[in-house]
Amino acid sequence: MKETLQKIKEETIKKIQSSGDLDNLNEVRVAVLGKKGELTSLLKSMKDVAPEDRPAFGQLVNQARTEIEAALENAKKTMEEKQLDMRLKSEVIDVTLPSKKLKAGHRHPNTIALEEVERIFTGMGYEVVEGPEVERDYYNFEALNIPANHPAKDEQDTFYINKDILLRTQTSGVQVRVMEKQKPPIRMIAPGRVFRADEVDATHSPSFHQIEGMVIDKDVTFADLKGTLAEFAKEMFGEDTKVKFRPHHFPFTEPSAEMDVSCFKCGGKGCRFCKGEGWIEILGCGMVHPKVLQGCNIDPEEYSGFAFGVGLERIALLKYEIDDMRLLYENDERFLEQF
Ligand code: 2NM
Repeated sequence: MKETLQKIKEETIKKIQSSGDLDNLNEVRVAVLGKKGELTSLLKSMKDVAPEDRPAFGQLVNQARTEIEAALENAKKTMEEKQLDMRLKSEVIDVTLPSKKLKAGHRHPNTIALEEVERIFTGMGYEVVEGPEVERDYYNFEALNIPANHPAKDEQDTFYINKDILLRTQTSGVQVRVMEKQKPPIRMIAPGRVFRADEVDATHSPSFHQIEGMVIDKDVTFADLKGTLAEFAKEMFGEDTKVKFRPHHFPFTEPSAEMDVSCFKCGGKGCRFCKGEGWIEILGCGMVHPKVLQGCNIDPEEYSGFAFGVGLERIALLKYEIDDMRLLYENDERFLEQF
């Protein structure tokens, strides 16, 4: 028995020393001191020892147990220290390394131009209203007096989801929704993304942005339209900006016009920027067609209104003298940072 005890002790100490990690160490502990461990079994066989030898043998087993426990504790401590040491070494932070630069980003030229337009019109008492980009044919075309055979409705120009649903080609649907719900007076702008089936080039993109504006009230005339848009042009392009209206046609306004602003580079004398014209085309506008008002249950005998539509990218390109629209969509920081 004594020899067995000695052997268990020596072998256990050896196993502890070669265990290598905490998991193996625990296995050694269980194999010796656990419920079915070698030392525990040895204690259980006490009955085979002569009664007079039992106290001495018991003492020996306990002593062995104490020694083994001490060796286990020792080994555990060493391993834990080694582990901590390794972690500290691997997680070391070099405080002398240069820091990562956090870039705050930059507002997009479109956003800057939009915020400028919104500032000007909200300053004149207009509300900013948004609406769905996926729109019913009714709101995009029919309610705006655009007949079924109009070229704008062709699949060459418009992205259709199905016969009745499409990607809006203008934000006018938003104005129609407001007219249906709200009694005049109405003063609003409707900015947002619109879609047309165009090929990408320096001045076209299948997805771009528009800002449409509309005023409906009693006694609104073309003079109100001219005064409002002349003021907008001054605030947007400078105090000396002049405006010029040329007759045009839109199905949803009558009369309709296009507005030019005097070139803010040369003041109207003619330069490379305005291609020698002295004028730059900026927006479409007109008096809201009586049929459009009627369709929204607004009596054209009682109320009248004007409306206009301007391309956001066009404004941004002009204002920042960018000559290719594609630059606005490439998200090259070196480009965007300049505005
Ligand atoms: C334009 C040009 C002229 C316009 C008309 C309306 C509405 F809903 F009142 F009929 N909204 N926007 C309009 C008028 C848009 O874009 C070049």
